[in-house]
Amino acid sequence: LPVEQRLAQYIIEGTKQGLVEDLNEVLSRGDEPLEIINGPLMSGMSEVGRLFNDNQLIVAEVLQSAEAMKAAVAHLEPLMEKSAQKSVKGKVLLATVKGDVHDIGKNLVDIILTNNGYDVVDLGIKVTSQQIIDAVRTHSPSVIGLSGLLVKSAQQMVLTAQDLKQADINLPIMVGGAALSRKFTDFKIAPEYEGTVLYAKDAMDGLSLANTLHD
Ligand code: B1M
Repeated sequence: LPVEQRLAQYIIEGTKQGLVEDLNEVLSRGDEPLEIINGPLMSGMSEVGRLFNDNQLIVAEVLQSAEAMKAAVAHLEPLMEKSAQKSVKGKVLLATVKGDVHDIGKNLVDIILTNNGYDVVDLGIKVTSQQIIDAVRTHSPSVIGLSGLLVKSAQQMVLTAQDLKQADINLPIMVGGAALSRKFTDFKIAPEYEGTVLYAKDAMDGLSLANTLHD
């Protein structure tokens, strides 16, 4: 198999044997870490999603795929471009919402923002509104970033926005994750909140949006 297909295959099969060697092969020919993630690794993960949806994979197998993806990202992360700028552009509070354990996308957002001048406070997974409210008080972020992949997480974001509003918080919120869309953000989350609500389709889009907020 060509190396791109082998890379996707590690994710699909949830195996790490040979992964680092193949990552080094594409790196040595000049591929950028983020290209590798967004290309072959993400295409492997999409296939995992498809197979899982078709009941051809079980949760335990998908977990192995997630482990392989995390190992690949961990190998690439130190090689990613980092902005040289010393001053911090802003502070982002990041969380996967209550009820949701998916964190690969959130962690990518963390890496991209951190590498590009943001101070990121990662609250982890299954984060309740109250935890976010407490963290806003403790850390005084300039943006709140919410990630969620389940359909019910989209609904959870609406509730989170309501809870934040109740707590008199109106910082910009940035949301992302597979079950969301700009439409959902505009029509379901934004009306429940005083502050700006932005939808990011991927981690780089998240960085651009954060930059527009901190200009
Ligand atoms: Co789950 N899972 N999963 N899963 N899983 C999905 C999401 C699903 C679509 C698969 C499917 O059926 N086709 C489906 C959801 C269906 C739905 O809600 N309609 C699903 C399901 C059903 C479940 C369980 C319920 C399964 C079960 O137990 N029966 C369960 C839920 C557990 C829970 O959360 N309570 C579950 C569990 C798991 C694992 C634990 C096994 C594992 C997660 C491991 C982990 O994250 N540590 C897992 C995985 C890996 C997936 C799929 C296959 C891949 C997700 C992923 O990591 N993608 C996923 C299928 C899919 O998404 N197509 C699926 C790669 C990642 C980089 O992409 O997170 O989308 P993503 O992030 C992107 C953008 O969305 C964006 O940037 C990233 C790229 O640059 N982004 C942001 C994300 N957050 C952002 C925040 C931002 C900005 C951008 O700003 C704040």
